[in-house]
Amino acid sequence: MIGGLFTFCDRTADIVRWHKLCMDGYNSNMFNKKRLKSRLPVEAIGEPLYFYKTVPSTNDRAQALAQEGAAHGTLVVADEQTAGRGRFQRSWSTPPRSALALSLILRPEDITQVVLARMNMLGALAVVESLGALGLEARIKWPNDVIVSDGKVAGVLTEGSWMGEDLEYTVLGIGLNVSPKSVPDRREVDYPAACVEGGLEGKISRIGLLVDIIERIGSWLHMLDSEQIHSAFEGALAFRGQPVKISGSDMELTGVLQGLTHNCRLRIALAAGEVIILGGEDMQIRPVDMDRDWATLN
Ligand code: BT5
Repeated sequence: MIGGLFTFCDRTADIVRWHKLCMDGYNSNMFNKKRLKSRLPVEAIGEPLYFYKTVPSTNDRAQALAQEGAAHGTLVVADEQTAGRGRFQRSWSTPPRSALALSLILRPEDITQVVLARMNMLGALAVVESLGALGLEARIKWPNDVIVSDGKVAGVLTEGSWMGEDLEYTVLGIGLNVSPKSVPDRREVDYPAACVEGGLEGKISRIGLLVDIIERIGSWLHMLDSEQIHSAFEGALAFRGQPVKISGSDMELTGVLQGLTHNCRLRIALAAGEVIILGGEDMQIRPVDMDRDWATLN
């Protein structure tokens, strides 16, 4: 009887230990307001925090909050978006328990045209740096995508509201595919899509990644008009030095991507040697040889 009791106790201890291990693994990926709030604010961003299980679009929610006067640094996060938006009203998918969808309300002082033009790339740069810190090489596909060797992992959507000549606020929205479940079907996207975990081993903590991205945005934010951030943008630019095809609503041309101007337009060298500046409208950029250049990113 006593022997039986010991065996029972040993098994119970094993079960408790196993249960704890499972819960630790589960918790490390648990994505909820309490856990996120305990890690914020960073660099004066993330307070107040609005956390939703499901929301149509974090950018729409952030815009509504900004119009009600929400402060600089307000952060809106959702586990799932049902009407996520890309640029020019394209859609952005964010299925539950698999991705990051966040929008920041920013009210920077001394906003200039250069600072505003760089805001969008700031989001992409922060994601590139965070993925790099995890050991995943990523690049900015101009003007607002983040790509890894398998395809697009993130998109950035920056929106602003003007009061006459003055910028009232900007909303910087980022969507990032984390687990394979977040990757849309190839038929649903105009560019191959990928996710962070696809390029790494093991599970990635969405909260850890989100906090790291915000921290990087916060630390670059004060340097938006610096030469340093311009170099960082160019250093992270995909297809730099490569032949690319650029298409817009009424144009298509091929040239070598040289880099960026100070307000984040493209410098393209044409075959005749002339360098032109492009940007400011809905344009797509592709490596000329998608198969050959894809794996190297640069
Ligand atoms: C973007 O637009 O890439 C910007 C996406 C910004 C999304 C964030 S999520 C948080 C915040 N709240 C929002 O409502 N939006 C922001 P664009 O460059 O226009 O690319 C849109 C295109 O990307 C679509 O037409 C699809 O082809 C493709 N796409 C949609 N969902 C995708 C996903 N999860 N992964 C990769 N590609 C996707």
